Amino acid sequence: TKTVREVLEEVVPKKQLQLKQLKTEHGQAVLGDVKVEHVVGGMRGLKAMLWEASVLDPIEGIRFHGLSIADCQKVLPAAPGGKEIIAESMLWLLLTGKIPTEAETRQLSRELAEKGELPEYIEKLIDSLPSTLHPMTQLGMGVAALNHESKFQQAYERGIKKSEYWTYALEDSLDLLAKLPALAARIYRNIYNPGKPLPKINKDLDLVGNYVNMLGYGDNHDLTEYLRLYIAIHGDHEGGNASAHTSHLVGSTLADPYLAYAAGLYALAGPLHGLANQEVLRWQMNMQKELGGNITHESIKEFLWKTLKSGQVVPGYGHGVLRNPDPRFMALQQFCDTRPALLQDPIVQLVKKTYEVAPAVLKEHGKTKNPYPNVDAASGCVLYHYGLTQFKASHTAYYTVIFGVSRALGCLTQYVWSRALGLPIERPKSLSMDAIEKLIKQ
Ligand code: FAM
Repeated sequence: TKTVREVLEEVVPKKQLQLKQLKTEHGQAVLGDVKVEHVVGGMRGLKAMLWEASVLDPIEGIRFHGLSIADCQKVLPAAPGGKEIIAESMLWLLLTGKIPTEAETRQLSRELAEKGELPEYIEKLIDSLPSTLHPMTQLGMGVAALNHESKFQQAYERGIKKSEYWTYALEDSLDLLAKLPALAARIYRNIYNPGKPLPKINKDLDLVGNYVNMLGYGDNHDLTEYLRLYIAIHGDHEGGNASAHTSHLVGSTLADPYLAYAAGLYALAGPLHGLANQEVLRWQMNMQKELGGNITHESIKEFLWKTLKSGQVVPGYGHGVLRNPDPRFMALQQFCDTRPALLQDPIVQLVKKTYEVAPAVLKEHGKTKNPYPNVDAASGCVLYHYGLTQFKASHTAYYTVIFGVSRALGCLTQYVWSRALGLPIERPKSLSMDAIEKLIKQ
């Protein structure tokens, strides 16, 4: 049984060589044109960053080191007594490109559990915040303040060699991932169940098992399994999305992993990114209220047109890259299909029925480049079913925090790789409109 460090020691030199060859042999190869529409259009489709752990195909969806979600479900170890992918086996895959054994997965779970308790000053910091402060603001503050512990930063100040950066980056990343559940659960406890005792971390449980336990739902096996799957498959979605890109940019300044990920979290907090799953739930509930007992495909279609005609987007549909139903949406739907209680839940049923109607309506509407559901179309309704109902008022909206626990897997993996590969500080060239016009005339 190897540790994740030992596996990385083997993989890092190979990837360093691969990058060296790419630079020396193909440094001038062209990957695409830069058009004005890229510069003024949010850089959509512009191939401009290196990201190792996953690549998003518009049709097939996400692949983690070449493995689809269905592949991962077959090969990645689950928790004892569980069936779903867990954060640790996904993290191992993202970091190393290898599939961990059961024993390696358990060992990583134990290491994270042993490092999982929060330092006292973080507990005090979080407890001192008003319960009306947005949970994502609190999460970002806690993550940033944890940089008090940063081994990377301490080593940098001591003056280590560049080739050693990644080893300290890895230690910080594992420390931060280990502490995220206790931090996220403390925020939840303080806002929704003030005064309720928080359980200690169980050294025999996986990361998400402990998270669900600290949230207060440890006796709900189905919710635990759902969150294992949820957190594993939200972990990485290549590098260009706002949270991943932000943490990559901040990390490129050699700010430590805590600061880099805190920055990424604040990008995740925006309504066009990590907040969309709450929007979906709100919209589906409005639909349910308005259509009452008579929910048919025809009445859903009318509701969809009403949303579109009022100038709003259909939440949970469309994507910047995807052009097919999101395989993460499909995986969450499959989870529902195997559980009768979920199949009978009115909101879960409504999400399914909406999916049967919405793509045709969006195609007819003709605006969105992708008329299919993204992951957010399905994720919130299942949380709601299991009792995690805190999504309504903005300051009590918790769902994005769960996303924030998950996305650390991908962002921190890339942080380690960016340092291992010695990637430089990011510094793209910007242009004013006058400068663009001048360039076009030349
Ligand atoms: N309903 C109605 N119109 C839509 C639409 C939708 N679901 N998705 C896109 N459009 C419109 C879009 O507003 C744009 O209209 P204008 O030309 O008037 O500006 C047009 O279709 C072309 O947009 P696009 O190129 O297809 O999409 P973008 O790449 O610009 O934007 C999304 C992608 C995800 C921001 C967009 O599809 C959207 O707003 N969807 C609803 C919100 C949502 O579900 N976000 C979650 C994204 C998720 F994957 C995540 O980050 N967690």
